[in-house]
Amino acid sequence: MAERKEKFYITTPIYYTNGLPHIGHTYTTVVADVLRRYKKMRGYDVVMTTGTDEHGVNVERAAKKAEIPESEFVARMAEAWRALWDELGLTADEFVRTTDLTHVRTVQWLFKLCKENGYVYKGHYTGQYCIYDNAYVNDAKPGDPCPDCGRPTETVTEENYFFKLSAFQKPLLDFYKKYPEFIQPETRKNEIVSFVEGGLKDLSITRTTIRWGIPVPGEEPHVFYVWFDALTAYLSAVGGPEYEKRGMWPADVHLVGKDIIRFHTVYWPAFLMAAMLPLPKQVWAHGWFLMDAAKMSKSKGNVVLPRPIAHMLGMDALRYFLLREVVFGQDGNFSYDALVTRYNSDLANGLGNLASRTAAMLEKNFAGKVPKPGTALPQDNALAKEAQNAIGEVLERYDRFEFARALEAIWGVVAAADKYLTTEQPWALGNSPDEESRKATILWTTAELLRIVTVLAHPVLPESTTKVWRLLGQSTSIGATELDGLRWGQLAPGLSLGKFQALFPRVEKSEAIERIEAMANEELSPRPAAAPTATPAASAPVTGTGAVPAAAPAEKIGIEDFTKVEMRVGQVKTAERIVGADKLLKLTVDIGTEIRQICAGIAQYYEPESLIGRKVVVVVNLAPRKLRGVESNGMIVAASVGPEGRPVLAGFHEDVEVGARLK
Ligand code: ME8
Repeated sequence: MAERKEKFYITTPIYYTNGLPHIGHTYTTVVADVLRRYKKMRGYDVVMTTGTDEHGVNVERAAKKAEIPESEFVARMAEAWRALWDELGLTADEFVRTTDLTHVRTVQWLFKLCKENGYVYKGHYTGQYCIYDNAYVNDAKPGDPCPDCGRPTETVTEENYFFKLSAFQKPLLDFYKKYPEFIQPETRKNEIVSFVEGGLKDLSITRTTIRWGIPVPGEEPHVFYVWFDALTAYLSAVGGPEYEKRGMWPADVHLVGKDIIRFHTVYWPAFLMAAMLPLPKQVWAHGWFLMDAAKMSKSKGNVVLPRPIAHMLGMDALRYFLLREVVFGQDGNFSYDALVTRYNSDLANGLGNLASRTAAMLEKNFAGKVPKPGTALPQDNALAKEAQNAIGEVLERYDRFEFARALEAIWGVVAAADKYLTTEQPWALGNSPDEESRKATILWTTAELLRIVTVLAHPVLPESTTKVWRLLGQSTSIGATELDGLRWGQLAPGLSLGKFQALFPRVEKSEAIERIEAMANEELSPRPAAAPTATPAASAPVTGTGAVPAAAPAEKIGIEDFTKVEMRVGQVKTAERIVGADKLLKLTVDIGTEIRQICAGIAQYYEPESLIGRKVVVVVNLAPRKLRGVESNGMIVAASVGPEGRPVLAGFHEDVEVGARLK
């Protein structure tokens, strides 16, 4: 009987359904996907899970606002998350929803085990409660207002089940000591150890004031409260109470952001200890991607969406950037400028250029076949050695989750190949047998190096490396290549090259950024859908607004929808170009009650000076947004004329008062 492969179980957090994925969620999910591919190539039987966290007051409220039942709200949101991950090629083996029946059963079972073992008791929870929003306000003191509605909170006491977290201080500290790799990176471990050393309070794990949650069996109206429910999803995803059958639990690594490390390294192991279940092997907490030095959030309007980037540059480019730009574990700033710069330098000019040069030279000199190398010279051997050494180094870096350094090592080899070609100049060699043989050696060496680089980069760049793999005439699946068997010298002469497919076409930076931003703006504030046909929830547009995806877009809007858009007459006070943004003008516009700064995409059609004093139509109640880093607070209305969509500003033939509302 074949020996069972060693298993490896990776999880991402299960994400809240009150919004849709931005670049932060994408980051964790990309890392999980990279690890999944990498571990498979190391011969593991891998399972990766992601999913959605669907209970709680926020969902209750959002569903009420959308005037649909909670179950329908979360079903649509979960489908939208799943569809977006699929579109981005981030397909997990299991997608767990906290409303799944297996999950419900698992949470109830875990609770029963904890209770039977004496770690659960009934007590009273007292907190500040907003009776208008039906929710506790965490950390509020008596007299504090509700942060959502501003009305005073009331002190409320309710009966809850408590988990005896205090009993786990010593067991947790012993556990961290015994398994020093459990919390990663090291800095986070120190934080957690001192937190636990400071003492642990028992934890309220049920609520009677929330309706939308998993019921505590026989104890209605008690429902489980956030973390007891959410964390258990990791176990539900691989079999729940029957986890032994699937053989995947315990998780080998929980990937999380640093915001939720405490729940994963204190609560979760304590729940599992109480239930006497196996503990996860590692929790890896990465840093945050920041935008303008702040954590992204929808309310701040600084979220970066993955889809426009994937559309413009390809998903591989986004994956590469996320892993190469920031040391895994630390915070990093996201900027479109840095993204496009890396795309052009490392991908278009680096790997893409090496592949296209190699293909062109093999086509021209060897009729598109891998040549048989002649005698290797010292410089060929030196390059071979560099590539061979890189294999070991890159695997070690991946194993330690040092993704940026793994990529750096791979790109070091790409640079060495560029230098080698520049020095060896195969294109300058003639047709004598010696020169032909030398050419064959140089080009075989380059192609072999490209093969090694391609395999090593595959976990991060799955799409483009698959293209290079085919180009190199390989008939196997690159994802099934065993990294442990990868050696210099395995490229067989005589193989016919596949068709060359462009990998990373160079882009013009400002144009690429403008296009990404335009797509992102469209996604954040989608225009009303014109299509009258009913759209199933699965293919409903995914918006970044957190709005529930529509089940069937309405054909016509009512007057109340129209009146939501506030348009006023404005007068342009100043107008200037924006450096690095060819299409945008920065305007200041008097709208009667105030002067607003507004960016308009009209720079190619209007001279800034010609606009001063002109009366325009302004949408004044749009949420502010940033265009090329410049805040835009409103929108100037223009007709879009002709096939290229030339903007023509809306205006008036009669004199109109600044600030007048359009109805
Ligand atoms: O916390 N940079 O869900 P969530 C990097 N449902 N990563 C980021 C990020 C950013 N700016 N923003 C979000 C929850 N993330 C719970 C989890 S698990 C049992 C329950 C990533 O939708 C990061 O992984 O708020 C972070 O931990 C997670 O998204 C939070 O997702």
